[in-house]
Amino acid sequence: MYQYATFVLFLTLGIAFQLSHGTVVNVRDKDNQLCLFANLTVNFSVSYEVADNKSAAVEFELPAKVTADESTCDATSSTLKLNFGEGHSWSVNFTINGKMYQADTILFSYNLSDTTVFPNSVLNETKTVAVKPHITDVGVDTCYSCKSKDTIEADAVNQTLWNVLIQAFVSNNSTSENITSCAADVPITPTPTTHATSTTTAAPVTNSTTTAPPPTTTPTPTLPTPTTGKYSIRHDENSTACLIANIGLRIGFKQEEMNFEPNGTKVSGSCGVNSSELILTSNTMTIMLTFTNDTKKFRLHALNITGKTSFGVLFSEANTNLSLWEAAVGTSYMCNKEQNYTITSPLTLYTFNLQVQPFGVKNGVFSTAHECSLDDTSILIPIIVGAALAGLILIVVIAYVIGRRKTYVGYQTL
Ligand SMILES: *[C@@H]1O[C@H](CO)[C@@H](O)[C@H](O)[C@H]1NC(C)=O
Ligand SMILES: *[C@@H]1O[C@H](CO)[C@@H](O)[C@H](O)[C@H]1NC(C)=O
Ligand SMILES: *[C@@H]1O[C@H](CO)[C@@H](O)[C@H](O)[C@H]1NC(C)=O
Ligand SMILES: *[C@@H]1O[C@H](CO)[C@@H](O)[C@H](O)[C@H]1NC(C)=O
Ligand SMILES: *[C@@H]1O[C@H](CO)[C@@H](O)[C@H](O)[C@H]1NC(C)=O
Ligand SMILES: *[C@@H]1O[C@H](CO)[C@@H](O)[C@H](O)[C@H]1NC(C)=O
Ligand SMILES: *[C@@H]1O[C@H](CO)[C@@H](O)[C@H](O)[C@H]1NC(C)=O
Ligand SMILES: *[C@@H]1O[C@H](CO)[C@@H](O)[C@H](O)[C@H]1NC(C)=O
Ligand SMILES: *[C@@H]1O[C@H](CO)[C@@H](O)[C@H](O)[C@H]1NC(C)=O
Ligand SMILES: *[C@@H]1O[C@H](CO)[C@@H](O)[C@H](O)[C@H]1NC(C)=O
Ligand SMILES: *[C@@H]1O[C@H](CO)[C@@H](O)[C@H](O)[C@H]1NC(C)=O
Ligand SMILES: CC(=O)N[C@H]1CO[C@H](CO)[C@@H](O)[C@@H]1O
Repeated sequence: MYQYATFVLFLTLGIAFQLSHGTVVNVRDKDNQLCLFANLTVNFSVSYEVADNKSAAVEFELPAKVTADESTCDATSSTLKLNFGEGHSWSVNFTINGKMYQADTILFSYNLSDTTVFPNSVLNETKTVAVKPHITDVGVDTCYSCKSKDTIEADAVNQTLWNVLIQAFVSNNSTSENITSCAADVPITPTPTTHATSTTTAAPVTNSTTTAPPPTTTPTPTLPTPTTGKYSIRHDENSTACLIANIGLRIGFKQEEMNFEPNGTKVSGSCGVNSSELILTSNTMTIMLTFTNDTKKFRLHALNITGKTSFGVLFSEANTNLSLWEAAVGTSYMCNKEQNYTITSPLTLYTFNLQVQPFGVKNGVFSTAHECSLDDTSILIPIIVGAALAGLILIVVIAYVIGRRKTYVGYQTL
C-alpha cells in the first residue's frame, strides 16, 4: 500500500516537472518582424479568501499555452501581455533608454471566479497586482538571461521567475546571440549550496555569450589531487606498449575546475614515426594529445579537449601549436610537481605526477627521464649549496696559505 502511494507521488512529481517547460512567445510588429521574444517560467503563489474569513493558498505556473495578441511594440516602449486560462493575464512593459532597456512593471491579474484555480473563493472579481521586476540595464540588442530563481513578493501574490530569456526591441527579425546575464547567474564559486532559492535581486552584467563573465574570483574550491591514470597504447595485441603515459589531469574551464577520472576511461590512439596520439575518453570529457617527433626531440604538439561542465555547458577547446613536455626521442618526460598550462584563454590544463614517453618505448617501460625544470630546482638547490660550501673551503684554504706565508716571511727578516 505504501509502495503504491510512493509510486503515485512520483508520478505526480513527474507530471509537475513536465509542466516546467517554460512559456515561449514571439511578438511580431505590423510588418511581421520579430520585435519581442520571451522564453520564461513563472510560478505564482496566491492566497485568497475562502469561507469563514479563512484564506487558502494555491500555486500554479504560467502555462505554455498563452495568447499574446494584446502585446505591443513601439520604438521606445513595448509590452508583453500574456492572457491565459479563464481571464488571467500577466504582462510586463519595457522601455528603452539610450543603449539600455529595462522592464518597468509586471501586472498580474487573476480571476477569482475561476473555480478550477481558486476553489471555494468567496470573491469572484478579478484582482490585479503590480510589482517591479529586477530586469534593468539590459544592453540594447542583447537578450536578458536569468536562469536563477527571482521571487517578487506582493500583497497576496508571490511570483517566481526563472529560466528567463527575454529580448525586447529585437532588430533584424531575429534574437541576439549576445546575452546580458543577471548577477545571480554569474558563477562566483562553482559550489552550489541551495541554488534553488537564490532570490537575490538581479543587477545584470552585460556580456557576449562567447566571452567569460567578468569576475575571475578565486576559482579554487580545493579539489583533491586527481588520481594518476596509467595509460598505454600498443601497435597490436601481441606487442608491448609503444606509447606510455602516467598522468593525473585537471581541467580548468572558465571559473570551473574538474578532475579527470581515470577509472572507467577508454584509451585509444596510435603510434607513428613522426606523430603519436593518445585519446582518453571518460564519461564527461575527451582529451586528445598529439605528440610529434622532430628526429631529436619529441613534444606535446596538440591538445583537443571536449567535455561538459557541471553546469551542463558543452565546450571544445583545441590548441595545435604547443611545445610542451619536450625531451629527447628515446627518453621520457617527467614532471611530478603540479603544473599548469594555458591551452586556450578559457581552458587551463593542470598535470600531476606526469611521465610520458610517446616514441621509442622499449619493453613497455619508461626509458631515462628528462625531468621538468620545476623538479630540477630540487636537484639544483643541493648543487648550489655544495658549490657554496666548496667555495667557502677554498677561501679558508687560501687564507690559511697566505697566513702561513706571512708568518714565514716575517720569521726570515728577523
Ligand atoms: C521574419 O521572420 C519570420 C520567420 O522567422 C518570417 O516568417 C517573416 O516573414 C520575417 N519577416 C520579415 C519582414 O522578413
Ligand atoms: C510569499 O513569500 C513570503 C516569504 O517567503 C511568505 O511569507 C508568504 O507567505 C508568501 N505568500 C504567498 C501568497 O505565498
Ligand atoms: C508600464 O505599465 C505600468 C502599469 O500599466 C504603467 O503604470 C507604466 O506607466 C508603464 N510604463 C511605461 C513606460 O509605459
Ligand atoms: C459575483 O458575486 C456577486 C456577489 O458577491 C454576485 O452578485 C454576482 O452575481 C457574482 N457574479 C458572478 C459572475 O458570479
Ligand atoms: C526555453 O527555455 C528552456 C529552458 O531554459 C529551454 O529548454 C527551451 O529549449 C527554450 N525554448 C526555446 C524555444 O527557446
Ligand atoms: C555581440 O556584441 C559584439 C560586441 O558588442 C558585437 O560585435 C557583435 O556583433 C554582437 N553579436 C550579435 C550577434 O549581435
Ligand atoms: C597474436 O598472436 C596470436 C598467437 O601467436 C596470433 O594467432 C594472432 O594472429 C596474433 N595477432 C596479431 C594481430 O598479430
Ligand atoms: C572503478 O569504478 C568501479 C565501478 O564504478 C568500482 O567498482 C571500482 O572500485 C573503481 N576502481 C577504483 C580503483 O576506484
Ligand atoms: C577537437 O575535437 C572535436 C571532437 O572530436 C572536433 O570536432 C574538433 O574539430 C577538434 N578540433 C581540432 C582543432 O582538431
Ligand atoms: C600556475 O603555476 C604557477 C607557477 O608555475 C603559479 O604561480 C600559478 O599560481 C599557477 N596558477 C594556477 C591557476 O594554479
Ligand atoms: C623520429 O623521427 C625520425 C625522423 O623522421 C625517425 O628516423 C625516427 O625513427 C623517429 N623515432 C622514433 C622513435 O620513432
Ligand atoms: C560586450 C561586453 O561587455 N563585453 C565584455 C565582456 O567581458 C569582458 C571581460 O570579461 C570585457 O572585456 C568585454 O568588454
